[in-house]
Amino acid sequence: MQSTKTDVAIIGAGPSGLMLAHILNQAGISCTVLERKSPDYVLSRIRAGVLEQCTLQIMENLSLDSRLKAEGLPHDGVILADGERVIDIDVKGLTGSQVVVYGQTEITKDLMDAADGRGFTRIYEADNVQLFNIETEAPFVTYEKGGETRRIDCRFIAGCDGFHGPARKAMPNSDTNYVEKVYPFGWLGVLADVPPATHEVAYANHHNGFALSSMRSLTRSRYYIQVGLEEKVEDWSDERFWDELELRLGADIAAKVTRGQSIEKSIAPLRSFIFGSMRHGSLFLAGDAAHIVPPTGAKGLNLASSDITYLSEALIDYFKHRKSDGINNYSDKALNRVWKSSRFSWYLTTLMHRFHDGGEFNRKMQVAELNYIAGSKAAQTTIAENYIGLPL
Ligand code: RFL
Ligand code: PHB
Repeated sequence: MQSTKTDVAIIGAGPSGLMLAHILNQAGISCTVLERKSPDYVLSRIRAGVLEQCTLQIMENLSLDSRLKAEGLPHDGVILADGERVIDIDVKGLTGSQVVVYGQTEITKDLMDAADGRGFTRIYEADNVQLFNIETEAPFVTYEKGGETRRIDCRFIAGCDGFHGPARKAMPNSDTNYVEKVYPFGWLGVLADVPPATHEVAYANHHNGFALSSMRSLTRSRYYIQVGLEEKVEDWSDERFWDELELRLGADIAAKVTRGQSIEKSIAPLRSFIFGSMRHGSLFLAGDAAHIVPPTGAKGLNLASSDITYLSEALIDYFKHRKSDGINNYSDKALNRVWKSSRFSWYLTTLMHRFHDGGEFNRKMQVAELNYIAGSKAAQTTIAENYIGLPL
């Protein structure tokens, strides 16, 4: 069996895996990234759009932020709407900070484009990745490529392989050691090359359900509406989508919607999932491999970034300064922030979606909460400081 050696074997070449590889490589720690899919497939996934400071900071530290600085759209505010009214939250005024709208696809592309020049190994279309000896200080992974099985020996394995990857499943009690909340609905997302309706990201609560107005650029819009889990993309013609979106966004925002042909349309179910531990022996988990948040609040990618910040600092301390405190504290430190972001995502999901089993009381509570937010600087500050991302 062909065999190689590296300091850290990283499973998954999504944003978590590539950010970690770049940071370790910059610090002189060797790593190899194993990815199940092809580069084109990885780049075809349309996902996150709103970046917090911790994500921006990673790209800046890696000197990979030139396109992000040129093309990213800084946002000073966020909008909550409920059909009758539009609440503009002045995020910058309340916190002094901003978020930047720049697609996850673009972040991944920037990380991929720079990888070859920086000298770490990436292996795409690596099948059947398996983890061994994670309880020891000499773990290894095997994978299949071109009909051959290959082996990578390492000191640590980083599981950056998303929700369905093998890393979390290699942890003890992986099928019981988690907390989960599954929402009884999903988001139908549409990408279209039309100017966005709102300058800021707008979350709307309508009697028919939630709607979101977002964007990727000044000429590309990203919209979502809440749909039942039984709904199928094929049942949503562009026209039906635009009609429903405009209704839910309310007359003020709807008047600014430009319709156009969809270039992507998909349904994603909403759930919260937090695994009990982000480390076992020589295996660390980061990003969606360890936790999922519902997309309301845009925390998923940003949590991946905070995990990678903590994990890379811990690994650099271990390899460069022979200190183990960071790796020993990684799981607790990362989970502390994960739970706080999960709380905000749950809060915003609960506030802005239609719950069919919620009854009149729940609906009245949503309206009362929105009334409170509309009139309270304290409430708006709470939302703003969570929206820009809690400190690391
Ligand atoms: P990823 O991106 O899933 O990458 C994991 C990688 O691992 C690979 N993999 C394997 N590789 C080798 N062997 C195996 N057996 C493997 N199994 C899997 C996969 O192919 C993949 O390349 O996880 P990562 O890197 O942790 O990044 C997490 C983010 O992708 C995710 O949290 C966000 O996209 C969530 N999210 C959002 N986050 C935000 O911060 N802001 C947003 O505005 C936002 N909007 C969203 C979102 C996610 C959405 N969906 C569809 C889930 C909007 C949506 C609709
Ligand atoms: C997006 O632009 O895709 C987006 C924005 C805000 C969210 C989720 C997704 O909360």
